[in-house]
Amino acid sequence: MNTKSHILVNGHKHVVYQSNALSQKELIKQSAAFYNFLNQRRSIREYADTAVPKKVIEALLKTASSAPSGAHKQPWTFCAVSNPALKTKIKEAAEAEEKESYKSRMSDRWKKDLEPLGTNMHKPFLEVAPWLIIVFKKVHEVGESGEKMNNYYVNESVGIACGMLITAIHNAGLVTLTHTPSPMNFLAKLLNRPSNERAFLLLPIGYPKSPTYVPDIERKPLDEIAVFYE
Ligand code: IYR
Repeated sequence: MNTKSHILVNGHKHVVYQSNALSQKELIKQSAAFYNFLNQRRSIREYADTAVPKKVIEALLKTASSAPSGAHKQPWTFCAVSNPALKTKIKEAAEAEEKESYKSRMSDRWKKDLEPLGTNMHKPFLEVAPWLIIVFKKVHEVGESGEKMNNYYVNESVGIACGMLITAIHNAGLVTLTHTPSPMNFLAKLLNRPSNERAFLLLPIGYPKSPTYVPDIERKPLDEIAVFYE
């Protein structure tokens, strides 16, 4: 039996929002604690080959798909790859593109900017991490008889979903990296995606190799990233 009470607004069913409101004291404590927790997140390039249960990946992807999206179209597909042969194919194709990028497609300035991060054309994490999530954006939907149906604010929507996925991965005690081999169209081919889907981001998921060292970089202070108008 559905016990949820609802009302009709312009003929459309609405349910009561289950508010999460806290007292001011709790609000200050909780927002600061969450900042401290999320500020520990780092992009990780070295992974342990330790397995991560599929159930965990399913929960992470459901979290990502709870993101807001233009007209609630949820214009995304998350491809979760643990198949070793497919991971190897993705690694080989990504490294082939990266080789070209580092050799001739990226400017000297760009490579100089990346130097402190220690990136290069080799992407062993694409085989070592137990899961690769390849996020596709749906530039439009396809109707029952093959007709195109609009999606809205696709890049914004998929970007927000990816941010929530990264947050959920950190919350699970796992690590990831926003990897964007460029160009990324080999991913649609390897994963047999339909023509309305474009690769958006690749996220390896797993445990970090132990120990893992990350660049000693600082985040901008609040007064450089925010302006208050009170
Ligand atoms: N896609 C390349 C290069 C790269 C570009 C940026 I901007 C980064 O922040 C990191 C890497 C690579 O993955 O190595």
